[in-house]
Amino acid sequence: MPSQIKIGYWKIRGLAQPIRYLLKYAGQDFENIMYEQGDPPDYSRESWFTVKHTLGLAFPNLPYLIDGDIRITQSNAILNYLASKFGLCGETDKVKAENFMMVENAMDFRNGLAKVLYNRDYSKLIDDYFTTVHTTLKAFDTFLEGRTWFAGGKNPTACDFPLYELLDQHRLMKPDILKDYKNLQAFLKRFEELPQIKAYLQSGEFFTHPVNNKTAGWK
Ligand SMILES: N[C@@H](CCC(=O)N[C@@H](CS)C(=O)NCC(=O)O)C(=O)O
Repeated sequence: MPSQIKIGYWKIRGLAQPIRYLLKYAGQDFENIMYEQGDPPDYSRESWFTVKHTLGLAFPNLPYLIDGDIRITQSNAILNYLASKFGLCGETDKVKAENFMMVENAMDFRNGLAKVLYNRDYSKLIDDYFTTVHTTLKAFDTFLEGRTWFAGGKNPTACDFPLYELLDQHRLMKPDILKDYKNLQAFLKRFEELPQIKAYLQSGEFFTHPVNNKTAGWK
């Protein structure tokens, strides 16, 4: 029987990967629908555009989630909806509040990186990015001091999934970038040791690349 939950996105990690981790962590089966962008020089998006307006989405975009009669877009809305469904928003009001804050901080972090990755001057901008990003990495590392998970609770909450993904992407781009951040390194290890995540990372379903789509400076 096909899974009730469907996630649609490009055939890359991108904005869908935190959602995929969350569903795996929750032990929820889902249909992972992936659209492939065409090769240069056209970089065709036809595989998606041909279905974009046929799915009953009020604001058609990628990623999208279909869960019965719930059909939504906006990656953070999807992440927060699923976190709420599976009890991953935090045990206390303080943890919940900090989780919501960190989901947004993760998105700001991602947008800063995406602006460079998808810029035609990527090769000129990336070194400067690797210098300035330390302000953000230091802030995340300091915030994690004395915490197991970013929102401060005993268990992962929604924000840990995009934060893991983004930190892992930085480490993939520049392997020593986290060398001065012991809390971030411990967090990555802890996340990867969650049994459901460990099984997913070792499965044929997980892919390391492509992280980004075909027009990006780093894929
Ligand atoms: N704010 C949206 C941004 C979504 C977005 O920009 N999606 C890109 C891929 S990362 C896309 O190609 N959307 C398909 C479209 O525009 O039709 C989100 O967080 O989901």
